[in-house]
Amino acid sequence: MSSPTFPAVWTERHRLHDPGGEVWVGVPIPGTEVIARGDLIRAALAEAGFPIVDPVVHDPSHLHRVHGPAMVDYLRTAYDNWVAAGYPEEPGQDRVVPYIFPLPAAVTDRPFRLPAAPAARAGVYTTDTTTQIGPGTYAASLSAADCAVTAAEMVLGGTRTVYAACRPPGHHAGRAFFGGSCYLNNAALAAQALRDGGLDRVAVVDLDAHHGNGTQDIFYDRSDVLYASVHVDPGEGWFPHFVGFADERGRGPGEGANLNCPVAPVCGDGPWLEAVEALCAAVVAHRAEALVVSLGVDGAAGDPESPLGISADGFHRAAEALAGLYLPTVFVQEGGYDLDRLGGLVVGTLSAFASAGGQP
Ligand code: SP5
Ligand code: ZN
Repeated sequence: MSSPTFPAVWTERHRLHDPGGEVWVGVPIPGTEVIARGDLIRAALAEAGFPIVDPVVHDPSHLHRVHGPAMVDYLRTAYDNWVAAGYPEEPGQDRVVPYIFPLPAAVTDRPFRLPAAPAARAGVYTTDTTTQIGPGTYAASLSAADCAVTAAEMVLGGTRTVYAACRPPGHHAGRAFFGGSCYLNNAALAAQALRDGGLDRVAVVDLDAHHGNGTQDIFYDRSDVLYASVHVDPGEGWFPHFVGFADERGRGPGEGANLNCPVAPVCGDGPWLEAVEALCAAVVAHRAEALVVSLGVDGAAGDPESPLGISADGFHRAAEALAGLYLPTVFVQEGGYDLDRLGGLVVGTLSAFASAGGQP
């Protein structure tokens, strides 16, 4: 007797994206968002018997539902322009990485002019130096977005739960910015696809260790999509540093449709699961008709990118709490960087959700 499963959308095209490490505090380091992540997740899914399907290829114009066209066009062309400008030979940098940023204090109230130099243009759309662009970054990002939107369309078609094995991740990509190893916001695209498919009220619950500043940005002014997140307190020195505080509650019509539950760095299961319960209560109060879960497992004990120390059992209990919402659900992969445990954490969490039912 095999355990309950549901379909997983995955594509080998994630391998086109090799970030080539990252520049962190000025130092080139190997980075943790590596190609092996996507393959380890697939192996664990297959091992547990999850049916694995290819994404449907969508026209890239769907990206404009959540992203500004200028940023999308930048991502599409940045690498080729970088190579054409000769940076790989001189100074010897084969990835697109910025060196200067148009801080609001330095440029507001002046007419904005897109800088001519590719190394300066790189600072217009990215928040940080860790999110490098290589030859296949845009193609892989498009395919990750296809995975998320395909999963949403399957749920609209009546499949109760679908997992999108997105790589690169997406929740740090906003309307007109990208960063934190993210380029296009897969979860936001899934939520938007559910809205466009006829559902009036959707909720995004974000379990990644970091605040999803991109998803918050995309839905901040909107009342139709709730964004609710538990994450390591940015006020304690953690990425994304500037955003993700509890007093960010949405704006205008979106007031009250944004919930941030920052938790202390060394948190453990107890306070984290209490926050997950608060997110679930917000989903109920929002009267959501469908759920998108930004499933990062970088909160797990031992992960190199967060101090939260959540156990595997903690993730399983979070999955059971989400299953108790009894909503059609799209899981979207975000972070998770402990390569020895990544596959088991992801598939264990999905399996816990499947076993808990997810339907009345
Ligand atoms: C999707 C996601 O989980 N993105 C998180 C990116 C967080 N990056 C923060 C800066 C990287 C610093 N990494 C250096 C680790 C040294 N121990
Ligand atoms: Zn993360």
